[in-house]
Amino acid sequence: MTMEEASKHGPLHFELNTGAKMPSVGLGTWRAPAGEVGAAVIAAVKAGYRHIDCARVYDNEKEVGEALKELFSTGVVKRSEIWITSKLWCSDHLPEDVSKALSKSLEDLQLDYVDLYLIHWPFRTKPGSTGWNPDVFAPPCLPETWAAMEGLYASGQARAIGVSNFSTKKLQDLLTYAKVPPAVNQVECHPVWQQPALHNLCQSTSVHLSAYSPLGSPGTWVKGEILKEPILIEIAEKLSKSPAQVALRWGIQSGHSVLPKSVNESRIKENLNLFDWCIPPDLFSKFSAIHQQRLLRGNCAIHESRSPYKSLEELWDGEI
Ligand code: NDP
Ligand code: 1BO
Repeated sequence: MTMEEASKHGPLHFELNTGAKMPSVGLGTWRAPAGEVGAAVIAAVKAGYRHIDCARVYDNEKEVGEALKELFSTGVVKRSEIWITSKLWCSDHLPEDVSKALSKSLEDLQLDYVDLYLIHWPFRTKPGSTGWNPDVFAPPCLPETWAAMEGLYASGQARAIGVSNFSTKKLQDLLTYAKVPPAVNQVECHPVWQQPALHNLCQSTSVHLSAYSPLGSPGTWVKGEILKEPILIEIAEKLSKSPAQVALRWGIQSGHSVLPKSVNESRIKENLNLFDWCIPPDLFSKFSAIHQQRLLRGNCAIHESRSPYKSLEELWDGEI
């Protein structure tokens, strides 16, 4: 199948408000174990992926960087042909730490720029801390953090900047003070958590919604069982596709890039096999009947007195 034929059922890319084209399927790397993540990146790029979703806190950017170096040096792909996202962890929100954090990611990834750099979560923890617990929460400084992100965009070290885990309200607030509007909001999104309000805001403000945990993180502590959702299974059977492929295709047809994680070569290939078919309108309409449930709730970010967010209602501004 040529790229032109494939894109009939595309899109293969989403155009961001910067004009950049972000490939619509990216390989997720959260909890991709050491010793496996590098091979997964190589298998994915050889299978046709051109987008890898990374983060400093995933503690595997060094191995991703080694894999990228091998892919570049063996001519499998050029730097300009691949999209790399990384994320600013909560402990690096102080403006003076933002550039240092990106430099560390760039050093580990062995790159001189990322295509997209995101504020990972909308709250701050103490510099140098790891994890989330009541002892590490620190007063928020999002406008100052965003201004430092704008500096990275101006420097060219981050060719696009954005946010992650921002509710509709938090994204609206950011848009009131951002000089450079966010290009992307990366959030949980799949058939069991469709995020219609956020989707509509993103569409109307030209912020691209990128879908994390698009398979619901099956087999992890998140315990997402979306691949067992009867409506998804029914549609998959009708289309002779796997439930995972239907969940991913739903995301792309909804206008979202999708970031499935896998370290298994056959599932990596399965998760990219999305472009020579589509979900027809009569089946697409069935997704509206699926019971909705946020899976990654962020409970660890909540504390009655010591977190800026005293409840899940506050963290997600009611979108829970
Ligand atoms: P996913 O929804 O991508 O699910 C990953 C799990 O599904 C893994 O256990 C994987 O196992 C399994 N899997 C992969 N493909 C298939 C398939 N075709 N059929 C059945 N099982 C499959 O979960 P994640 O939570 O990892 O989300 C994806 C990515 O999104 C992350 O890796 C990360 O990059 C990003 N993310 C960002 C967040 C943020 O806060 N910004 C939060 C969460 C995720 P196996 O590896 O064995 O194939
Ligand atoms: C706490 C990290 C979530 C995955 O991005």
